[in-house]
Amino acid sequence: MKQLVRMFTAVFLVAFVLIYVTFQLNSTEGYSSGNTLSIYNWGDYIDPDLLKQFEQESGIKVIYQTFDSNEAMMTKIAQGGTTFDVAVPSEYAISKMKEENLLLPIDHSKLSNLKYINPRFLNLSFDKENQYSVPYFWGTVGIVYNPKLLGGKEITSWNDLWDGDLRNQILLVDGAREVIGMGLNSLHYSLNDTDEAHLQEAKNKLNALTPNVKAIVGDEIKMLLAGEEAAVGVVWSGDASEIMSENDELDYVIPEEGSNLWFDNMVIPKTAKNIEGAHEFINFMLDPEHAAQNAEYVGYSTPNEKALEYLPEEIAGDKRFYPDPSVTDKLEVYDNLGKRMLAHYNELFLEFKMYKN
Ligand code: SPD
Repeated sequence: MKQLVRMFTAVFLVAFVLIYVTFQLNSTEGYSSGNTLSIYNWGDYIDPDLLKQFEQESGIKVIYQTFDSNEAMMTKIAQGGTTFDVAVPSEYAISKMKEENLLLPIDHSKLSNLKYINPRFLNLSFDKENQYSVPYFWGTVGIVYNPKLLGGKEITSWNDLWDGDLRNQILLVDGAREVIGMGLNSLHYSLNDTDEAHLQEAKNKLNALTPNVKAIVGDEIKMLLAGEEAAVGVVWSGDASEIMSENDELDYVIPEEGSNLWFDNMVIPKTAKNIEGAHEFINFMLDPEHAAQNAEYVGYSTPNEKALEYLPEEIAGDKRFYPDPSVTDKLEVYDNLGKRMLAHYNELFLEFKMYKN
């Protein structure tokens, strides 16, 4: 009997030690393993100091992961097996995620800082009443170019990119909508065109651009252009602003044929486990000082009107990155073209990439 008691005590002690060690390993710097917030954002799209500050103020540990396209983000959330509490899709992706029931409604009563967002960025067609999404950053797609490397040549249009003098000088953002859109816009078609003949025409036109295309790249496009590895880049405006803060030889233009106006918003995916924490984080990012700090760090344009007061005039007053409605009204926002057509845009982009290599 004594032996049985001794054995039971030993088993109990071993189990206790194992549970204690597991608990200690799972809890980092005093955070309980249950009190975490999982954030899924674009790469290079937040000031890491803000994440640290949020952790300290809230006592919530942040688990942070990044993606590089709306398509990759949507696939990951749709396939399940993840527990993202906050994600940052663009407008057409928000519309698609709503359609596919992948989002949870946002409780505005928990967002005291929502009032700081410029009404110009609220109630947009992809999410009327902002039931599922809250503005994070906005911008355009355009051309960043280095006149010094182009012998003083100015670039004003998409069609300028087909100039034979630009051989191997162009870097393209790795985005299906952006690149196919550039082909469509260069032919004066809509960025949301679904006419097969127009799409094929755009692809053929893009194929003819390949001698000028040095590479199709992700976030490293900023380093390459700032380092003058290429003279021209097709980029999101925030990346252009970041590049130009590193190298003041460069300039940014929204092409005269037209371009894309985009909005990245914070959402709470269906996968969320910490809905309270998600609201707390979203409200934290809506705080004007935090929004300004974030905009200054990443280089993208904030929709937070009050935050503009905390930004230096050379940022907030730069009309290339904070264009007036008279300019943005002429641009196109991507529509949710539906599952099949979005997949078709991706296929066309892949074919273009294969043709290029
Ligand atoms: N490195 C951050 C990139 C964020 C770009 N979002 C733009 C989306 C346009 N559809």
